[in-house]
Amino acid sequence: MSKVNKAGLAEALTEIGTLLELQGENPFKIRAYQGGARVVEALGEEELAQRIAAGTLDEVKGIGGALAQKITELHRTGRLGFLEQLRVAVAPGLVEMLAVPGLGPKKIRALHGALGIDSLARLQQAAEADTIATLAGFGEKSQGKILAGIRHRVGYGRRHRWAEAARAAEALLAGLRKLPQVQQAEACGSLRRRLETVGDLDFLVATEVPEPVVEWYVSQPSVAEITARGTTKASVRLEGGLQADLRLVPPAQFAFALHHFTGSKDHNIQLRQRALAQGHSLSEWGLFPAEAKHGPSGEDGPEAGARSVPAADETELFCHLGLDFIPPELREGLGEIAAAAAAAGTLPRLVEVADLRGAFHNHTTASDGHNTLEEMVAAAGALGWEYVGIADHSKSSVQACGLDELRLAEQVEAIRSLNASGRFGTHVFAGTECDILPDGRLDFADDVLAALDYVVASVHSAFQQDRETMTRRILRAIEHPHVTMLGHLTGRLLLEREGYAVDLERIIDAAIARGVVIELNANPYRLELDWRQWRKAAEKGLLCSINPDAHRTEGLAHVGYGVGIARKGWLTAEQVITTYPLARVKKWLAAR
Ligand code: DGT
Ligand code: CA
Ligand code: CA
Ligand code: ZN
Repeated sequence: MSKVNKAGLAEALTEIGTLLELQGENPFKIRAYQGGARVVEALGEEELAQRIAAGTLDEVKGIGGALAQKITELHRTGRLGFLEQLRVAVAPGLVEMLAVPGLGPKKIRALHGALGIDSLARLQQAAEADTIATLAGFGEKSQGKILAGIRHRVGYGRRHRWAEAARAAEALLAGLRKLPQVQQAEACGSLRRRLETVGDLDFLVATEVPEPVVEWYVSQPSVAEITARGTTKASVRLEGGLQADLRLVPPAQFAFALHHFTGSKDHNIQLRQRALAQGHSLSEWGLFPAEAKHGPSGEDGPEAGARSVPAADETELFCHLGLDFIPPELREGLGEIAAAAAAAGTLPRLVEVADLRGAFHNHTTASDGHNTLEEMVAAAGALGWEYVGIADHSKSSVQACGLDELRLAEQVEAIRSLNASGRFGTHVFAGTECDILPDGRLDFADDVLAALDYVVASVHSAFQQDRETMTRRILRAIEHPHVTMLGHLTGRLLLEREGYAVDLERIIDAAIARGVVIELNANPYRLELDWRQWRKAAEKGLLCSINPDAHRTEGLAHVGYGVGIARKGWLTAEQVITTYPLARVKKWLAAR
């Protein structure tokens, strides 16, 4: 028995050719290995083994003595010393770069030789700094391709922020719904559950004629690669690396499949247990009497003759199991089924975007925003908001062009006269996003803060403080009489930066005790406090402010992302102060 088969031998020869090319070896030698790989592939598996055994491999055209000897060594021992040495000799970063579409060994050598690029990270830096475009044989266009290629590569195999996944899903979903064969279409999975990051997209379509729908799906311009294709399902890789599954079911099955592919897995398992306890078997195919046999694990579906209880939609499905409709955001297996049992009736009426009447954490051109005060207020009015809070950075946030006392006073003045002018129907609250300094003091003196309507207190420096120091720092800010709310509490950036270490429970308890609000920062990179914290915290009495942290007018609409997270955190409108009408907010601020 050989240790390495024909395909493995050819692959090894190709790899040798590539590594030699990365090393800048003599082209004849490189071609000998590349050609040898093709010759080996063309040989019969049996002939190859016989010739190796008989020592006549070097008689084959295109395989010289050196190649024959290496093939024999690898075939007999499963190892090849020459290849192992080569792998060590060539920088791993150069090999990694081969995965970037459009980059072959020749171009990688050129980049290495001219610019010293020896890793993906340096390649990206150089492309972003525009230095590759100037290199002979590259140009603007290939630089752009390299950059896109790196981003795709990085996108593969990782999760994606909800907002980006939603954007990718939106166009495909709209297209699916327009097809004449499609009766219903939905994006399920973590996207529908509003998880802050999404692994892949899961589209579900109700149709009697799946083939043309599959055909349409795999031929969309945003599809970079078709990874699987059948008659009732397909999987593709979109530009940017996001994987997107499509499943097609007959209309009668849609509600069950929708529920199943929305998940979560934990929720599904718990609901299936409840169905079983009631003498039913629940699956993506339907709800059957428990004794009816049907495929338990996937492919075959229900046994012919087994008939599901009908359900026109998920509400009916839940109703069959004695449950109120459970919003997708709550389906994480964290007690939602018990709460939906009709007798309990304890599912909350979750907050909705339509409940929002304003927001407090927004920036203008006075600090690092891109729109003026007037533009931000007009945009808030266009969203139908009764009020908008302006909270530009404070003086210590130099990089964000933070306001000093004088500029803050001017801004407050401008806000007061804007309100007095009656130009906008939206009331403007004058605030600040005040730095919490490393020792827990605030960036402005008490008399400066007292002149404002409210204060958002945030950490923007010394992130590396240890947990106890950071906790005390924030606790000190909570104790400050002028602090209204805490901004982006842990400073996390989803998929980029972990939040700093901090004792959340102590901070939440202190905030509740002092009547300090904690922001739900709706910026799609932040989305914190995390939804896993909100339910318990709000039950204990913590109030939430859904804030977009907008740096431009379009950013105000980010509150929608925040609402998704608030719903995952079981929050009702009453627990979110930005749903309160203007008069109530004014009264609440005045009472503080
Ligand atoms: P993701 O894509 O990692 O962000 O998370 P999901 O929740 O979208 O997971 P995905 O795409 O693997 O599967 C979609 C849904 O299909 C999942 O939420 C529940 C259902 N599902 C998948 N695998 C299983 C399973 O093994 N058991 C059960 N009960 N449900 C499953
Ligand atoms: Ca998914
Ligand atoms: Ca999936
Ligand atoms: Zn901030």
